[in-house]
Amino acid sequence: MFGRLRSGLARTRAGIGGGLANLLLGEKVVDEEALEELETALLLADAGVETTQGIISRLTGRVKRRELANVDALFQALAAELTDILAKHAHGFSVDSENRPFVVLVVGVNGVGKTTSIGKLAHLLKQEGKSVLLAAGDTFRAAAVEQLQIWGERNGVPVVAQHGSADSASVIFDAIESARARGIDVVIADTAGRLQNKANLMEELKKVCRVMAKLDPDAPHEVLLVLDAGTGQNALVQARDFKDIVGVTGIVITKLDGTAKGGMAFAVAEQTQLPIYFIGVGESLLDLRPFDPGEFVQALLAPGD
Ligand SMILES: Nc1nc2c(ncn2[C@@H]2O[C@H](COP(=O)(O)OP(=O)(O)OP(=O)(O)O)[C@@H](O)[C@H]2O)c(=O)[nH]1
Ligand SMILES: [Mg+2]
Repeated sequence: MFGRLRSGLARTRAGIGGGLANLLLGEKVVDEEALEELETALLLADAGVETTQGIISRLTGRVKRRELANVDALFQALAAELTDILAKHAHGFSVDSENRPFVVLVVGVNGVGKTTSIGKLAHLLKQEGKSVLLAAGDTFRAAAVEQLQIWGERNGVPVVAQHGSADSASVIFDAIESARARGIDVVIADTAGRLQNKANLMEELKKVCRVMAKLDPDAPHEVLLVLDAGTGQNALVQARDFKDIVGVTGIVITKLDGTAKGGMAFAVAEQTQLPIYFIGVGESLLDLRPFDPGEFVQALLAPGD
């Protein structure tokens, strides 16, 4: 599984890890130039200006205090810095069995990978022995319902949907009621990524939350915001928008396999102060992984392929 993560992160690794290793190769002393190269590599991987500057200034301080005598020590210190940033707000996604059904609302702009991540998450939860029901809350596109139904079939889990011009909140309400009646552990609700405009989308999501609170005042128990790694720094803007409106509780970063901008994970972790629960490193059922900061940094900085 680590191999799958490593290969998924190959592009970003080439950007940060490989790039750095090559840049720093041959340099025996850690000087200003080495730190500048490091800074450039982080910015190119989309770690963001603020996060990058924080890292560089802390490392510069340590170099000045002569704590980092050689490139090897600098690399170790970088790994520790990166892991700390990811670990600060990290905790694992877990289903609280006190809440049944445990309701997970999945939000994000269009095309980021919400529906696909739901399919993969259903697989992970089933492997944990949980019963799962999917709610086809994206009623904006007809094809969205079918797409979720396919994931339902793949996983052997029920999908609650209404065809036609159903209202998202009422579909999700039905799904929770149905899960309750069947004694199902987890409901994962899909939502639209695009409506007529952003204000409509945010209104709809607020309504979804309001309506499900009628069945369970604590629902949704988790609100997962899905971010596409390829969008780099724009993900931060999306995070701010959704956080304000629907109280996001955790992040899923998708498509890390298709981009060299995986450094955005550091900016997202630091700026949103939310846990990253899962990362997507491919399109198959097995390509959603629980996020582990140490493992992620190791996969990024491990020497070349
Ligand atoms: N390579 C790769 N592709 C992914 C990943 N996650 C999702 N995709 C692909 O991204 C595309 C969009 O995924 P969807 O799950 O439909 O995205 P969505 O957010 O539900 O989109 P809307 O319903 O239109 O808002 C699909 O082609 C997925 O296969 C990933 O981790 N890696
Ligand atoms: Mg979708």
